[in-house]
Amino acid sequence: MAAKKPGVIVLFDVDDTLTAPRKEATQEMLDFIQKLRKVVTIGLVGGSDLNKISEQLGKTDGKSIGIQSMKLFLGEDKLKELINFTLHYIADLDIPIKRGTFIEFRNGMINVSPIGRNCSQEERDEFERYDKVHNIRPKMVAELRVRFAHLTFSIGGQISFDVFPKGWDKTYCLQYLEDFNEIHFFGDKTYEGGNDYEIYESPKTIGHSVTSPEDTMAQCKALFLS
Ligand code: M1P
Repeated sequence: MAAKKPGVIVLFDVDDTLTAPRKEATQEMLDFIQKLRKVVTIGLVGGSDLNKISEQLGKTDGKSIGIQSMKLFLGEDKLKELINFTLHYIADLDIPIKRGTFIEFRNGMINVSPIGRNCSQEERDEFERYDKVHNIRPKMVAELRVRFAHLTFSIGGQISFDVFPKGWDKTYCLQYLEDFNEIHFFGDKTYEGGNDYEIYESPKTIGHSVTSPEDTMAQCKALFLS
């Protein structure tokens, strides 16, 4: 086993990079992460909250970086304008099924789901397929971007998109990583509009685009473990 490389950190997106969307990591992935962290420092840059990430990957033993709330950033009036517009849009949307929780408040972001977050796994998979054909989320996000130009709208997972102030994308964490002189980032949504795009393109990182957790392991093995 190679000695630990000082100054190198490897950051990972979670869904579709380390795990299947919203699923727990496989034992193979957990073993792989343990091996990798003997060689480099590891960080997770997830779009969802720490509780959900812990369910998928087990308890992390590092530092967690949170950011201020959207309510403080926008103020009640602008927040209400965003919520009203979003709920009207969803109400007028003709999609096969709708469930509950169309808007979820998180630390530093709002998550919007046209089908509703409490759909079942099967309904979630079906919505993702439907969205790929009918572009429900891209069309909605395009309209929201025009109306709320001060916000970023980012499609990261299967059924929803995240909304946050400009600059609060995944590059936000880089300001805390000044001790590292080589920062790698692995993610699957690295195309423009995906929630890995900004950090993948950042001049401060070496970006790696992956297609699945298996691809992540293969690329990392070649880079850091061979
Ligand atoms: O990590 C990617 C995304 O994962 C979830 O998306 P969805 O529920 O649509 O599959 C959400 O937690 C989302 O915030 C996050 O960006």
